Amino acid sequence: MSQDANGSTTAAALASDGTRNGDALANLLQEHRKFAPTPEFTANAVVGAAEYKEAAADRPAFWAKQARELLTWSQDFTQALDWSEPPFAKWFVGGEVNAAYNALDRHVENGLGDRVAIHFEGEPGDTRSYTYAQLTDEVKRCANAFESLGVAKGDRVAVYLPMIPEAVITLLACARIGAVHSVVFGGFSADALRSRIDDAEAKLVVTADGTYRRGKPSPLKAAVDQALTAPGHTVENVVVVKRNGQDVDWHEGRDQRWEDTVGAASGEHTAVGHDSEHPLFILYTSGTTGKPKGILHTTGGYLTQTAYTHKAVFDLHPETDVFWCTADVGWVTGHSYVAYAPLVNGATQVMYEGTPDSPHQGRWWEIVEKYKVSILYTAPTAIRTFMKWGKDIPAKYDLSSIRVLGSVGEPINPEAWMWYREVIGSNAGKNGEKKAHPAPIVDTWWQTETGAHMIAPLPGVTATKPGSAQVPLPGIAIDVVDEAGESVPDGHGGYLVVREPWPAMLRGIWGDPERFKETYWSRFEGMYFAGDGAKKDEDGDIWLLGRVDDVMNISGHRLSTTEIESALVSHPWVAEAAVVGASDETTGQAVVAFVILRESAPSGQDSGDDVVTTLRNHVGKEIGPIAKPKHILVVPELPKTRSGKIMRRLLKDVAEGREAGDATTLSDPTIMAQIAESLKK
Ligand code: 6R9
Repeated sequence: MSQDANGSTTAAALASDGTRNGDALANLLQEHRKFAPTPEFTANAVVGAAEYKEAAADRPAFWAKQARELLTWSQDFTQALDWSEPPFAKWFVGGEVNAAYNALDRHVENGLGDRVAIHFEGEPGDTRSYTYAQLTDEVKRCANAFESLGVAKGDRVAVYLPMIPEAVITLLACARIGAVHSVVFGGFSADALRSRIDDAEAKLVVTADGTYRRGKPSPLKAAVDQALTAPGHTVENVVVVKRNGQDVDWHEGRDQRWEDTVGAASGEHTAVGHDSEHPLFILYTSGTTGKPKGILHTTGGYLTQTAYTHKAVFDLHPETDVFWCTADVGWVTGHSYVAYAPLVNGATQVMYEGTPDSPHQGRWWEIVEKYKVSILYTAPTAIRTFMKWGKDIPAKYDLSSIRVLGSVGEPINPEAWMWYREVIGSNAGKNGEKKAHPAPIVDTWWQTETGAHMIAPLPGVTATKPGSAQVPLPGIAIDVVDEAGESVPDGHGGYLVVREPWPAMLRGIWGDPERFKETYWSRFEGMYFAGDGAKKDEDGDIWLLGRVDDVMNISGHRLSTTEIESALVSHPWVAEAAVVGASDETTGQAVVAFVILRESAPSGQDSGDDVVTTLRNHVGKEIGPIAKPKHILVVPELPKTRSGKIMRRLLKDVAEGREAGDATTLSDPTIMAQIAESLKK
């Protein structure tokens, strides 16, 4: 097997990446449990087995049918797919569609105005519910307000908001007028926000005074002010939602209160159709280099696939279900399965602002009980945290309303999967009753780039296996290939690829078409390379094995090793840095940094803790608190190949407490011993 740029072999990457190290992989392959759907579930399921056949017969025709069934087009399309200039796809060519009209107005026109669209639960316990009629009214006002601030079709709007209804309102208002939103997660720093504002040349920023984190105020507007301190930016206005009431600096002329602008705007606004390929949003995600990529999504295909998968994978019955996706709107999951699909499908959903342990560790289960959540969609890292807190906590609540459970963001280990099933999916009331038939679990594999689910069981069709996302969805062509791009036989591992274009696929990287081709389409001829390792089991089911590149997955959030290394070396004390993602019981992976200090760094007996704290905070400032390394190890040297590439594989061994592997290709083979020695001190 060939060596990649970082000196690790594919085999090593597949076996040692993330939670799926050698032992875990061996365990996985001994995982033979299967849970078939009950006949009742299958009989009532919205999507049946026939869908796979139908989709395989004519993929574009299948998606065209979904597009027409799930969306209301103001102008019908003339061609399902134009793939004449790969890898640049056009879906539903000639069609015109308005995302906000599809998420809102049409439901009101269809007599569903009184159905609750969003039950909002604030961290301090304040609540608000919006019916479809009320949400439509708010979005129309917001659209008028943005237009009055000079935001026009095609302009970019940066969004830096907590999980409050105004986030969804802002996104839909942008979509309504054809402005392109770019959400920056509230946990990113002022510097990260500024670089994203600059890259997208945003005209407007929407933020809040602050939010709450574990009962304490947590500022947001201050970071926007800081981001805009240096001149040379494109921002004309900042709209500020009042959320936690904390004091904020005010820039007259630039800053606008949400209550004044949106509150005072007219509630009359007509949605016009936008071209199916009109840009809907940009969302920045970490790649293998230091510079985050602005992933571009467009309208018709994105809406079609998010709506279809939301319906099919969660078996959505919008009249009766209550859906809760716990993802923040700062990530793609919060775009596709909070802001868009649930509303396009006319569902009722729950939105929660805070952390799972505020004010107590039963908060989520209290919310499930209160709103009778029937479909819960969350991440393995949360499930593992709840496992740590113990099953007695969820047992205190009535979770009998739950009928489908979803997982996303990283591979889910079979233990967490079984706990999810037995403790959450089997709960039939707070007196310890158990359901005869636990809720099915759907493990959904997808990416910011894919826009919507790609691999997942269908709960009424698939016999599920703990730890596997299993089957490509109808209309999606997934494969696992070897180094040469040949499909591997069942029972073998390799690289995950997508063989055919799909409706919600990214349309490019903002401002960088070359990087788009290079990153995703150059590794294997004519195929999309996802960056994940995968294995087909004896049944042909797919098991995801984690990233094969330098992207880490911390609590389901993507961070690049290079990005954090750049942040570290930007500090005057640091000469060199290497970052690895080491397996972590709770967060899947944790950031571990190895640094070589400069002479100028404080030295001496007691300086170690100060250096580490200073550098952790520096990373927090440069990128955001989520990127702060869990451990920073000061070392005399880094292991490098003769061509100067850092061998992260060896550092990962150290970080995970293993004997370091084969170091014979190092320029100086004694370095690993030196590192081991320095860490003993
Ligand atoms: C939706 C989202 C994408 C990366 C992806 C993969 C990992 C996501 C997964 C999964 C195994 C799953 N990933 N879902 N791995 N099983 N069900 O998370 O998007 O933030 O772009 O991350 O996350 O490694 O390549 P994004």
